[in-house]
Amino acid sequence: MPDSGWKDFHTLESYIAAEEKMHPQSRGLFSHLLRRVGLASKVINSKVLRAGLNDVLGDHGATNVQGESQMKLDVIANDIMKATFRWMPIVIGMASEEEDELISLPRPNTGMPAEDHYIIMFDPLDGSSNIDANVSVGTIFSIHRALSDTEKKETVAAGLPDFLQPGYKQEASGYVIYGSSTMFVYTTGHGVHGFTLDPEIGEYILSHENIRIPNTCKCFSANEGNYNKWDTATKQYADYLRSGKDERYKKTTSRYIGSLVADFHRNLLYGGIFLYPADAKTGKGKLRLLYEGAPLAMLVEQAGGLATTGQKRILDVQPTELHQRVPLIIGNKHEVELYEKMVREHTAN
Ligand code: AHM
Ligand code: MG
Repeated sequence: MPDSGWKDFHTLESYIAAEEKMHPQSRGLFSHLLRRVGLASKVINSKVLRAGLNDVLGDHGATNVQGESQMKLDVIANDIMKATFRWMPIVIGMASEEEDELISLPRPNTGMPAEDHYIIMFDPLDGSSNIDANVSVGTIFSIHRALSDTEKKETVAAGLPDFLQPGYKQEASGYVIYGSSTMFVYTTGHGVHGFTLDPEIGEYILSHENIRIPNTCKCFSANEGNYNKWDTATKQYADYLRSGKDERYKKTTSRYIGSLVADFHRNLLYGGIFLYPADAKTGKGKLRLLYEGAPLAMLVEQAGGLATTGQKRILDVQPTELHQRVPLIIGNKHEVELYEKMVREHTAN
């Protein structure tokens, strides 16, 4: 037989199913949820691809009754995410960077154990302020098992404690990057796997199995326009990397897109450090713990890296509010540990 050139390949669906087989106790509920994230991202992708055309043509050539073509894409992406999970019986709550309040989804109590219910949190379109300039944007998601006690209640619904769980308890996290190609990258705690969307067949195909962050600091990513607002330890850290004193940073290059998923994705593949530290005056970071920090921290740790606030591992931070902001220093283990060391030394002096 002549060789057609086709090799074995995995789609996102088949890979999730194969991962699930390794856990015989699994009943497939969680895998279904993960596949739905893939579905939502394809719908968002179709909107992102038309981003520049909506103003010219309207949505599908005309403005629809909801006036959707005038809507900002992050609002549309948020609606797509909500519509995707709203009717899944196992999802009892959602929280979004775009929504002030959590969304509780009461379900009849079918006697399913509490751990068969999930909550999902997401940043539907991170970096959306860049979209008019055709810069890559992304969707970030985080999935937790629900805590709610279902005993003797007629309905099951998520409450605030279900959402305020530390990141180390995440069941899964991931992101989708809408870039020169669209990629879905996720972890369930068994490595980080990346899938590239084949636009011709509309399927995510496994392209990056078991991603490990290279142990070289190729990229330094921070908004250096904020330098004067950084605390002394962060300034010293940035100065040290640039100083030429350390052989490890001789080839380090400054790269900052200003779109977290894109900066994170590049650093994950090439090695590097991303910093969005606290503003020295307010003491607060910009990025959100639950929709950005914790999910990316789970991914980076699964890829061999680390994420910190400077004082604490991001995955150990106990959230106290839904939209909590954190300083985020994330990337190679070596660089994150060096940052923490400099913060410690500075605090001791
Ligand atoms: P957003 O969630 O409102 O899109 O803001 C988050 C974005 C990140 O994608 C990015 O890392 C950061 O804001 C960039 O901020 P700055 O413009 O201050 O450098
Ligand atoms: Mg965001």
